[in-house]
Amino acid sequence: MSIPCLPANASIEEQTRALEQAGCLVLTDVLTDRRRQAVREELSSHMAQAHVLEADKDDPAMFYPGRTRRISGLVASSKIAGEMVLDPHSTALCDQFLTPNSEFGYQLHVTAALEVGPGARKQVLHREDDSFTFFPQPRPNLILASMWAISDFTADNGATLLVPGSHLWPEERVAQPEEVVAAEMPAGAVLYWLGSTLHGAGANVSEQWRYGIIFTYSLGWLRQEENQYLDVPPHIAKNLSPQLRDMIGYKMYRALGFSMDPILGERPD
Ligand SMILES: O=C(O)CCC(=O)C(=O)O
Repeated sequence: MSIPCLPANASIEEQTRALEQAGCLVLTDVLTDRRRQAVREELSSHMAQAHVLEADKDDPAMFYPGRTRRISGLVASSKIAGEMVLDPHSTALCDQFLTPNSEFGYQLHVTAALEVGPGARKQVLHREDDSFTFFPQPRPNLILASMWAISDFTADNGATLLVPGSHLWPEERVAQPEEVVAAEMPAGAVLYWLGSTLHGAGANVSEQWRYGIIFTYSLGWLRQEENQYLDVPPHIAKNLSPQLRDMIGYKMYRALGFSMDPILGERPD
């Protein structure tokens, strides 16, 4: 099975069908070159401080391969990243896949900028919803993930590897090499995948660094993978738009998440 690829203006019905069937989908031409450069610039000083483990210190048992650079907390570091979180292509797909399981809305789950450098090995295949073992695989839709191509993604430079169709597999089924597909896409495209789809960063056998930005979204009643309240503390959150503040979790889900802090909105029921 291949990874479906559609233009950004494809109908939401077509996008939904493709993502339902394959568990993954590439949308092209979502981010303009100008905004792509701008977000890269906004994150550059943070990225420059990220530790890169040299290949000879890499341990294949580690989840994050050596020769990669990774930062989180993007909403606190970049205005454009915050705008990308609320991109209508992503929220339309969240409405399709998450809202049915989360009547008071979904939330931002993880933000990360990820560079895969020359010599990086491939990452172990995993599922975004692996923390939620309470639900047996195949799990209901708990998470929608997106990877924004800031550079081109190629099979050689470490494009994300996906196993199309694996969102419907039982836990014990192991992906065979011929079932693993590199999500090759031009800069400005976005790869979406469901929480139960097997994936991982590819190996980089090229001379260039591969640069992607991940935003994942989860049902509003789940614990977020990235602690947004530490990564985007109240003194920063209070200056964000109400939509973005709500999305990172500064809002209640029924009785969940109350606080005496006035930054929190009204409870929804
Ligand atoms: O960098 C990638 O292509 C995927 C990264 C990923 O899945 C992760 O770090 O959990």
